[in-house]
Amino acid sequence: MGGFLRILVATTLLLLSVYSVAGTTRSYEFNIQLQNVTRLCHTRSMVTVNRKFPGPHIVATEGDRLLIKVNNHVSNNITIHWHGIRQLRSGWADGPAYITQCPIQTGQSYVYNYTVVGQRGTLFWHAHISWLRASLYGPLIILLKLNVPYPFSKPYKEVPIIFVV
Ligand SMILES: [Cu+2]
Repeated sequence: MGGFLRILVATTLLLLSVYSVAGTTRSYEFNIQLQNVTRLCHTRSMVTVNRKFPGPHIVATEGDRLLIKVNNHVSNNITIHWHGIRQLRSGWADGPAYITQCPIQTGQSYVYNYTVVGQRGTLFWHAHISWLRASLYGPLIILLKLNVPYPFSKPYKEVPIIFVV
């Protein structure tokens, strides 16, 4: 019985360690659609993700797999690039139009599928076709794994800030 218990404990620990390394899968849906946006008293129709400007936050933990389904509801062709993400064996998810993929045409969808490996911090995503990057962007936040400390004292609060030049 003691031997059986020991094997059971060892198996459980092994499974736990495998799961903690594997991370989880996080799914997002990006609907590319026109939206009226007002800035400094001017309103204009812009191409947005989910009618938000800047676009939605993507939040993942290091080791997570991201599935981001992009549905194109505008007349422009679209691709999205995950700026700064190392695409390890997932180059087709990088996003530059005509380089790693054909653009997502009107009425079409594409699922970006990649795993965040060996990086953490705040990056951003943006359109990677023509001038659409001017309005299509948002933060991509990679959190530390559970029980991994910050390389500095723990922040009191975190606020994503995007500078557009
Ligand atoms: Cu970029």
